[in-house]
Amino acid sequence: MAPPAADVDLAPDVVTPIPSKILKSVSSKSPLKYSGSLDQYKHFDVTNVIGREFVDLQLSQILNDDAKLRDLAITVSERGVVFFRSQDLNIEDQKILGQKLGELTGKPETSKLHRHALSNSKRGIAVDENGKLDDEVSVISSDQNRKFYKDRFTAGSKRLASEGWHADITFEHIPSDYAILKIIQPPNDAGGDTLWASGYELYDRLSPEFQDLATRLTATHHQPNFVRVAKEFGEELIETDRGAPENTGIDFKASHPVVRTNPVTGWRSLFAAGHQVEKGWIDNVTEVESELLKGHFTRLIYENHDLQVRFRWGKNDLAIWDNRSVFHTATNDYEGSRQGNRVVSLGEKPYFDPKSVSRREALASRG
Ligand SMILES: O=C(O)CCC(=O)C(=O)O
Ligand SMILES: [Fe+2]
Repeated sequence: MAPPAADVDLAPDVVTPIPSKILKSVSSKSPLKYSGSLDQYKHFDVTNVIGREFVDLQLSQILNDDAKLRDLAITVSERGVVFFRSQDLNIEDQKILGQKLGELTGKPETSKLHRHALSNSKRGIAVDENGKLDDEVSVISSDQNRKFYKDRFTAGSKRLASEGWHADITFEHIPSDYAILKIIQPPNDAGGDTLWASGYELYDRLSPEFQDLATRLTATHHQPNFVRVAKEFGEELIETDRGAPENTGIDFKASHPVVRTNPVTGWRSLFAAGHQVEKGWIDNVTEVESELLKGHFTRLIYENHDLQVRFRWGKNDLAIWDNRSVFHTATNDYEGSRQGNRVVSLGEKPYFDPKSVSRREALASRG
């Protein structure tokens, strides 16, 4: 919950240029081209901006086909989130898929599957019917969330549901490229939907002047909840090598460009929005300016339902999303128990490539 004043030198009153270390890491990679190998499977776009559903494809059937997996990764990066119904993919194969999507689209060799500091094997929740515990799987458990985060995860809460919007683990120095969530137990009452929002479209909704400003800024993402939960409940955190050597330590703070280029599509995405910048700040601006920009960026998510997609889960339905370019939020409107397995893979260090284009520009030039 650190406000900017607590952690940031507020001396400069003007926006400073993007630090050279960010520009230095830019390689101006060419976007990857979809080869068409998934066209044979029945699918539809859920909205124009975001989301695609494959109607009857079993991911287990294409797990050994690298050309199809590469096309799948490109599809996820373009559409933001892709849905699959009633999957038979087991947890080991879900992990293989998570790692392959990034490897086949050029992620660094040191980026593996994320080991979540808190949602890991130490919580003792099995990831399969044989009682397997696994640090590379975050069990998404309504029972655990209700214990650790109380009224944020309780039906009938009076809190704003919009508080939940986030991209996964952006407090890590090497954050995620892809995440795969399979809901193995939907609640027995209605509810528990998940929503995703397009970061590409958020960027496209800024005026050219605001786009220009945003591309010159960085923001510090911060997640203070894990340390609080660990203290309050006597839980142990994973403190080192959470899937990449850079993801070490328990300050859970990382500075990233406010506008990030997705290396797979080459498109610009607004990255500094949602829960983890709510507790963080825009770097090198005044506290008032930071609050103003964060508030504006996050409001663009929840006041624009036409850049969102909402998914109602059935048992064993699965979603894959690109954490570089979408935000998402759970809906905590159910009384029953809900559980899923999430694999989060790590991608590249976030960068902004000045040569990259916006999604709207890219699609317009495709004709
Ligand atoms: O429970 C959900 O619907 C989503 C939880 C979540 O944020 C995640 O799996 O990353
Ligand atoms: Fe998440």
